[in-house]
Amino acid sequence: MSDDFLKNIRDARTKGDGTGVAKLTNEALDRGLSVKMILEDGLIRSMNAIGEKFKANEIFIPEVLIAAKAMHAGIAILEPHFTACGIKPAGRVVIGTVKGDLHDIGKNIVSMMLKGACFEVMDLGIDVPPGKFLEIVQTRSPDIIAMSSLLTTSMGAMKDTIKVLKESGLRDKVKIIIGGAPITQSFADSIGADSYAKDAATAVDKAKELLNSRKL
Ligand code: B1M
Repeated sequence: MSDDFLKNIRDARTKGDGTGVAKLTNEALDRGLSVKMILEDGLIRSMNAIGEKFKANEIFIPEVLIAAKAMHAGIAILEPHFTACGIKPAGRVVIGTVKGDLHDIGKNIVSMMLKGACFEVMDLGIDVPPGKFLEIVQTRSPDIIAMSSLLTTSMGAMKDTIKVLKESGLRDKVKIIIGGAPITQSFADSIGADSYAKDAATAVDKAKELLNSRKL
């Protein structure tokens, strides 16, 4: 029953019907479906199928963009349901999709879940150059830098960001967590990141672990 309903959300998302996605997401909440279920089985599930069609040239960038926009409409409805925090943040995180990369859906979900876990999150958006991360470390002293990459061609920008932090003597002032579809633990190790997370929920767990390790 709930799966039929969530399929309606997926269908509206695939068609790019943002208004429909928002309406159905609200309706799913009213029906008592969990936020996690709506996010994972309604909005995220079958996004890979869109990727496969895109790869096979069965659909093109405009259709993928429209589906992505519709997905954001659903995420915006869910976001307030993740956040119920007191005054003191769990920690301060600066997040961004790295230079050369415009994908932001996964990054936005990670950001939303971190906020839900009471982190203060500063979102630098997409296509963030290493120098911008450096500037924020210099001016805002975050506890954690969180970098997202969806393209094999943008993974190198994560390495470049860590390099500029090292060169400016600030690498040890901040913890670094990375993620995104092409990222692996061995890649994270190879570039000297502190942590890797395969999905948004794991990113929250890893961020908490990193903060605890700082307090030791
Ligand atoms: Co692009 N794209 N895309 N795309 N796109 C992929 C990534 C691709 C796999 C599609 C394919 O060929 N099958 C492929 C990459 C191949 C590769 O490098 N290995 C690809 C390509 C090639 C491209 C272009 C180069 C296409 C072109 O122009 N010829 C181009 C690049 C533009 C650029 O960035 N410079 C491009 C453009 C686009 C759109 C703009 C049209 C659109 C993005 C819109 C947007 O984001 N606002 C788009 C989309 C939507 C996709 C797919 C279909 C879906 C991505 C997505 O949102 N997934 C994607 C195919 C796919 O993923 N199967 C594809 C849903 C999202 C929830 O998952 O982002 O993986 P994801 O996030 C997860 C985890 O990865 C993790 O948690 C999230 C939630 O659990 N995670 C983190 C993410 N960041 C994290 C950070 C963390 C921890 C966990 O810590 C900090």
